[in-house]
Amino acid sequence: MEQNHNSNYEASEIQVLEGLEAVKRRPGMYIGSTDVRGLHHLVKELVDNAIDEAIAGYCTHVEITIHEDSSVSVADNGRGIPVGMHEKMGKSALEVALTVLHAGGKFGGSGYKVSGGLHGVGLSVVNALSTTLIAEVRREGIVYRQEYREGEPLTDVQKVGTYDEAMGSGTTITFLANDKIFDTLEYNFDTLKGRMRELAFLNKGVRITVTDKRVEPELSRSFCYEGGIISFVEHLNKSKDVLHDEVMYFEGSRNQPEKEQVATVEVAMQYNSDYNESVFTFANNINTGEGGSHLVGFRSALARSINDYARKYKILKDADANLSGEDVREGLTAIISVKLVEPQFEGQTKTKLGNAYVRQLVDNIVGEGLAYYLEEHPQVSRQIIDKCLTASRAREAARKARELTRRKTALDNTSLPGKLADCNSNDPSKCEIFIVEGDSAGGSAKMGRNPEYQAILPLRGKILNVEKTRLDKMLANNEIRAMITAFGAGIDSEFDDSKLRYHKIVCMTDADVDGSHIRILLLTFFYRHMRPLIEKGYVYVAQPPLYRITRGKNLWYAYNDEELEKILQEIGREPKPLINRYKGLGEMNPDQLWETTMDPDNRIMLQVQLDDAIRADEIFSTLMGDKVEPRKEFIEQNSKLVADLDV
Ligand code: 0RA
Repeated sequence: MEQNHNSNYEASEIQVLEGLEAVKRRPGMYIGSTDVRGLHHLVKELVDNAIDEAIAGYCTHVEITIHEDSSVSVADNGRGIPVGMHEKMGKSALEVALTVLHAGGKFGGSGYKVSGGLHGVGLSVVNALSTTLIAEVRREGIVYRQEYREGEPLTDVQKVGTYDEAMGSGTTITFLANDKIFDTLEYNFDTLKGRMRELAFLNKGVRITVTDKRVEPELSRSFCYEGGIISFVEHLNKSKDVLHDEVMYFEGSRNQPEKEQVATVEVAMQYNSDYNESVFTFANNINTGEGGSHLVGFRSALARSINDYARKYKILKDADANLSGEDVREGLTAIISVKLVEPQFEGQTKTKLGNAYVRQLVDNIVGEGLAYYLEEHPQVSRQIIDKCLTASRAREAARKARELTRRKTALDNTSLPGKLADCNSNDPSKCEIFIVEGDSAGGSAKMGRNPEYQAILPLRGKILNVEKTRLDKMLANNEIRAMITAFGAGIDSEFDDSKLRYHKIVCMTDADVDGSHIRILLLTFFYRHMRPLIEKGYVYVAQPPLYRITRGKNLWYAYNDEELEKILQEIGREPKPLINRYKGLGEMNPDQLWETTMDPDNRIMLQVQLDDAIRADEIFSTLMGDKVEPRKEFIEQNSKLVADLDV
């Protein structure tokens, strides 16, 4: 390998020159997309480098600043990127880091080291996609600087001054993303803030500060958690009733470089009285949403340790079946964070950890740690196992109930819910189902729809808060059952979207407080029990108009107050237009409902997206949980988001 690399040096340099051009030509390959997500990805690349320096033990503070002109600085107090001559390349190491495209980066090959090695992966990608970039390095008492335009250096690295020891060494990269490449340069402070808080949780003791100078007065948030992922679990459980005060914490490592097995493992977990599982996994600070070997190891150790303990102390009798994986995870909040030298990311979205040895490593560390913890805390153990047993009984009851439904389904095909007005088409990709609040709106929708491909399912009154309801009770609820049967794809681990009967599931509720509450309850149910429905983009929210404006024979609809104002300005207020404010969908006649809300040629529908499962978990458990304080606090702090959700 090494030899090959050396002998091909000239060739590889030519590749390199092509490299940055390749990034400009196909940015999506390197940063995913050129929308706002890709824009945020640039910041992430730089912060990851600084965090690497922190993991290596040389950096304690990372500062992200969004400037007024939409440029962004990422500053760290690490050792400073080396500025000395890079022998092979014939230019400074800093310039190499900024202009040499490292093999693939995240969307291609590996190229990610836990610590030590040359970080700076991603620097060149950011440079290639920036109009201007300034690198400033403080090293050995001297301040170095180099400036770039569209990836090309303006000068060599220059000495521009000195700094005193109190200031310390470090690196600051300031870049202005290229607006010819990106759709937008509008960073979202909350998105960055959320990601930085997560990084602070995952890297204990590192202070991460985000400042937004685009607004007056500037916004600034700083995160630093000495507790690391213990604090993360406390944070996730803050609106829940916990079963034990202390978060359990297990850690360990493997160091066998000859087998390429170098990894550290940290696990923090705490049970709460809810019914959902909130287990999140990370590999090298990357959220592994598709799980992988670390999650498999964790689950196996958890089930084994709890069953062993329950048997040893005769809480489970010889005749009893083992508690299932789902039983022992009910109401569990956990963070699993592994850091390893050569992570392999697999799966559809490259967020599944592949390295097989990690499974046994996590299994050992959690198995040993948990067995010890259970022995030391008999009261807590008793409580956890009681909860698991209740979960197990509920699951058994639910299974019987489901089997009954299934048998019915098999015997006759009239088993679709009675209230459902189904569509004629059998092609799921063309079919839509509107979940409508109340019978009167349901009536209008049934008359107004296009029955060829639009189905209507009216729900009566408030639907169940599944956040607070155990599976068996949930399955006894008529509205929930109607949805499960109508959709046809099952729930939970049995959910199978290839059986889904409609590829658009549309929540159509009133534009008032009750309507938005029902919408949140529906989304909570989908999120907790049919998550792929949301992940794969099948769920939509209909947008009925708020106002109807008529003047003579002319007719306008306004979907919010701003639009009303605009229309009134356009048509003038003088001839006195007639303004109706709709109080609910039921007030619309079938034609109006079709025209404004259901007709694919005219309607506005919002697709429900799930970018951040952790954030979604937080939102659902805060809004639907039973603690009032966190909910109040959340609504105060997120008034804009809540306005969007219309709660
Ligand atoms: C390689 C070697 C050394 C520092 C770094 C990389 C480094 C990279 C980045 C990227 C952002 N911030 C950074 N800070 C440090 C140091 C080698 C030495 O001093 O001996």
